[in-house]
Amino acid sequence: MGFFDFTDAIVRLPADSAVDGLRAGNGPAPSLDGIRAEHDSYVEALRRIGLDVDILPPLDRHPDSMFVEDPALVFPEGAILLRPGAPSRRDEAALLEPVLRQRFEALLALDEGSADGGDVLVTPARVYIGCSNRTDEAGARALARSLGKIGRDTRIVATPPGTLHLKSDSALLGEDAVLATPALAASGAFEGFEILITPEGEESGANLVRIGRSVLVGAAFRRTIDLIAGRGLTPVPLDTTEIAKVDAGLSCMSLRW
Ligand code: CIR
Repeated sequence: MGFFDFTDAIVRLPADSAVDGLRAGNGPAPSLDGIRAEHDSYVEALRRIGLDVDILPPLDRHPDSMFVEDPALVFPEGAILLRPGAPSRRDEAALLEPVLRQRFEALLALDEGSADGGDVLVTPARVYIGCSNRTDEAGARALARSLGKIGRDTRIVATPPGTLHLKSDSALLGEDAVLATPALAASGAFEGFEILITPEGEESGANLVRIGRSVLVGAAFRRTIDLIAGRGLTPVPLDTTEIAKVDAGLSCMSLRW
């Protein structure tokens, strides 16, 4: 299997409370129907690409729980339960535990600090952990130790101020090619990589997901879509208008392995 080949994914249906998900700004609230439609299209896209998608039930007491990428990390060799940095999201990890225990032989858990999966960018050589408002240094170091136990090398990097997560600003497009916003690219975090900069005005398009030769990308980011196609990959444009209102993008809606 190649680095971008995944066979399985876990998603969680949006709860009615998803419209009350955390958001940094004072923009308009998303519409529930819109969030549901975007989630449905996302699941359909994963299935069309060939993934076996497990759909977990909605959790109304946890408005952000549809963003399953943040409370856990999954690899073919095992899973790690994280400690989400937002207090309202901390319990989401425990709610995923039985689900992951059923599917993974090795299940580790972060024992210190806080760390969100959105701050973790996995590359073939190493796993990048971004320190942010959600992932603190203690959490980043604890995560590096857990990753070491499953044989993964790590590097802890800084996330630009004002950015929610490392992967709000970056994604892996090739085994050694990163798409990054100008702010993250300038931080030097990805030394040694080919760095592709997000087209001006399309910074939020950095949060994309490559699976095989397909790339899930926000439909609004036309020049990013062209950039993907220009590299011989197949863009799969998906509407992200409503989830963006709760600061979310495409990577956070699934766990993939
Ligand atoms: C939050 O602020 O936690 C959610 N409203 C959005 C989480 C997005 N997660 C991600 O990009 N990994």
